[in-house]
Amino acid sequence: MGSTTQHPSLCRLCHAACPVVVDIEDGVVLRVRGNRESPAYHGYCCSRGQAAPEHIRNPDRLLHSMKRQPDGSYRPIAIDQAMDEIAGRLSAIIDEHGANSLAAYFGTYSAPYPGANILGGGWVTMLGSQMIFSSGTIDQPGKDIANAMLGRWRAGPHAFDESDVWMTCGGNPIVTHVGGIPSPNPARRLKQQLDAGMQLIVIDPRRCETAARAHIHLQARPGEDASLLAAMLHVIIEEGLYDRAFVDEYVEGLERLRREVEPFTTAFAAARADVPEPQIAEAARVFAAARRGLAVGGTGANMSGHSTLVEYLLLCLNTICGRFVREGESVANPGVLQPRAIPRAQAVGPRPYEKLGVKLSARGLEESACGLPTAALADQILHPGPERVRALFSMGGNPAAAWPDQKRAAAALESLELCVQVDIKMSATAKMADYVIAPKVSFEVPGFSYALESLESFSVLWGMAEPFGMYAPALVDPPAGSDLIEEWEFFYGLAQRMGVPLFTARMPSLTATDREGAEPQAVDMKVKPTTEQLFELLVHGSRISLEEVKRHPNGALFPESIRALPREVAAAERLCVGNAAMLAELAEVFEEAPIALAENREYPFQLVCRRQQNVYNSSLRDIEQLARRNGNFNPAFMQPDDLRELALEAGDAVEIRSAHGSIPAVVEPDATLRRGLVSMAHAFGGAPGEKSDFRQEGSNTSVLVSVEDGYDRISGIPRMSAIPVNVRLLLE
Ligand SMILES: Nc1nc2c(c(=O)[nH]1)N[C@H]1C(S)=C(S)[C@@H](COP(=O)(O)OP(=O)(O)OC[C@H]3O[C@@H](n4cnc5c(=O)[nH]c(N)nc54)[C@H](O)[C@@H]3O)O[C@H]1N2
Ligand SMILES: Nc1nc2c(c(=O)[nH]1)N[C@H]1C(S)=C(S)[C@@H](COP(=O)(O)OP(=O)(O)OC[C@H]3O[C@@H](n4cnc5c(=O)[nH]c(N)nc54)[C@H](O)[C@@H]3O)O[C@H]1N2
Ligand code: SF4
Ligand SMILES: [Mo]
Repeated sequence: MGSTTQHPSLCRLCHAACPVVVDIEDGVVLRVRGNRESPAYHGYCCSRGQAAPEHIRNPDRLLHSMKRQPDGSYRPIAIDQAMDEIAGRLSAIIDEHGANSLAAYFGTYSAPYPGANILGGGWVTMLGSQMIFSSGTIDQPGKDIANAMLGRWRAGPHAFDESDVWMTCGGNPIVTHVGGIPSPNPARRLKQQLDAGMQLIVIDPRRCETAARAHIHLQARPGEDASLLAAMLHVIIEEGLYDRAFVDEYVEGLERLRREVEPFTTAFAAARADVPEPQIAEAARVFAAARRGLAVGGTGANMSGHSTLVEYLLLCLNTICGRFVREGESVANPGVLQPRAIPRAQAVGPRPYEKLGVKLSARGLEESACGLPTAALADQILHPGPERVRALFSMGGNPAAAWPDQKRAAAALESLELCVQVDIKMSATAKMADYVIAPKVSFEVPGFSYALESLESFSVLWGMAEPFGMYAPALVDPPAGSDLIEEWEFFYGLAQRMGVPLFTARMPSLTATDREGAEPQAVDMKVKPTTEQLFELLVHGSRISLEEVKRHPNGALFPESIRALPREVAAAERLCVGNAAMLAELAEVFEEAPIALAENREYPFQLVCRRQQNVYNSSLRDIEQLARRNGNFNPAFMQPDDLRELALEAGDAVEIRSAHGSIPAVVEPDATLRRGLVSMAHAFGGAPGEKSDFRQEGSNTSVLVSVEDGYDRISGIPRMSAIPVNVRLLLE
């Protein structure tokens, strides 16, 4: 027996990238815990991070890539052989059908391994295909589009740690680590701010962990956020509570906004959302009276219909209240492995947000400011025309479990000529793929904090609050006898075989602070770089060099006071709160029937989304240490009075049916819910068509989702929360 050694590293189990200490003995990871020596995170490490040893040593982990055999079984294939075959098959498809017959989909686990999506996306582009999709467009796609419609403040919005009010609409950041409260140790940060006097407002049909700490919790009917936010805007404008000086100088469209929110009285919104009328006015006044702070949407706000509109109204609230860094104020995070911020107290006006590229075959959907609509990718694969997608590369995502309308997703995956899934296990999608590429994970590869920092370009609010930077070398070898590859090496290998060069290009920041530019860097296609060398290319132009960051094994803060510059003399662009398409949609909201009508007897309940602490979408269910704590399936949580009325008891099996499909589930009481709801996490259950025990593996809520129901006209995200359903006892 060797002795145990301790090593600082970074957790790779979610985008929060918590600094951890890893105990290693004889090359085996024994224990993972938070690193108290690291600033910013204060020793935080969640239950999932602590289970990382089991994740790495999971008996179901793939140690070799797999190839489907003609009889449907899978056999290991050497990675070089797999790359040769895949490059050959893909070249033939592209030669015959054109480059857009190849699509790539980047899911959740492309984020912790930063080379993956940059080289993967670059490889697809260099082959001439425009078909790049991500899980972002079935998550919170309204953000990027609304930002493009409104415009951008070049010094960025207020930071959480400096705010005296915060509003969360349809998110639970202290459990999910996204949605405004900075990802490092969000519960502690929230407590700190609340202790300092910050007011918290939460809109959520469930008294979720974040709502439980709120001063004002609007426990609204799901799907009514647009009405509620419009009523708040109405109060703020009517009572003159907005920042007049800011609006006069930097904002246009207030009069149009005022006119359209006028019918949304607090009485109207109270009836629609079923919350006490005075609470709406109070929320509006508390939000507007504060000096600093933002309103932020989560998945609940983006999945219940009107995703772009809801995000736009949230931005309108922030904008008319002037919640931006002003001249002379310093930005919270000047960037570490990002280029240096060059904030300027100045608006950039709206930019084009729709019809930006490829047209897809379904529902008139096209590329927009949020990218290509993933909700329409299955249709594009099933499409009979020449623009059909025939080859799909899915990286760190699980289309068969997570795409809306599981049946359609499965039919699409089945009809592909080539399906390549990069995955650590035989996931639902892997079981439908021609090749499953097995990657190295976690402490087997170097990591750095760039991944979290770069999420700023998806939404500033997911980013780091402080200038924290850290690099961690690989600590252990992959298991003996394995044949594994890093994700970026896979795309590099294919690019080499197909004769295309690769570059590392930084995503331009569309929603946050301006930064210094950085030229795309060419990757050496003759001599393969090491991962460290690739990291160097990725962070080219960073404010702090990677070399400097490496000098601090526990990570460090790299502060620099950077103050917002005055606006340029001739600058006249304004933020737009009067977007015509959005205000027209708002008028439709006023007219439309509420999604939850008491007289809706066929589907009297609404299914709402939620996330469970010990899993990550479809991942980590097979980690015993986590399953022991709160099970490994997804209960159908319901309000105890609803259960009583239906004569159901905890543990009863039920059938949940929407107009689109039905699933079995196990009910569990949850007193934090408002009545009339079924609250369930997504991406559970077995592979499509596979017999699985829902009491063990849970059920897949995407079966209940129709891609045609209540979809957003621009992003294509369908109704994935607030879905009308009924619940009946299942006779097993
Ligand atoms: N532990 C854990 N953390 C995760 C994940 C996980 O699976 N587990 N997944 C990660 C991913 S991919 C993402 S995108 C983020 C998501 O992060 P969040 O957006 O914070 O996700 P949820 O916890 O599902 O919070 C959504 C909330 O919206 C509420 N809601 C549902 N419908 C409506 C509605 O119509 N209106 C309003 N106002 N609220 C509504 C739900 O009750 C729920 O509390 O979490 C990430 N973090
Ligand atoms: N009905 C419904 N549908 C939803 C949602 C909802 O709330 N309701 N939420 C939506 C949201 S917010 C999102 S983000 C999407 C998620 O969509 P996806 O990202 O497509 O789904 P995940 O389940 O997160 O898939 C992660 C995959 O990565 C694999 N994996 C795990 N670790 C690694 C690793 O280290 N490397 C690699 N290469 N792979 C790894 C896992 O085995 C799994 O197959 O689902 C969306 N779909
Ligand atoms: S929050 Fe995410 S990064 Fe941090 S320990 Fe948990 S799983 Fe790991
Ligand atoms: Mo997500």
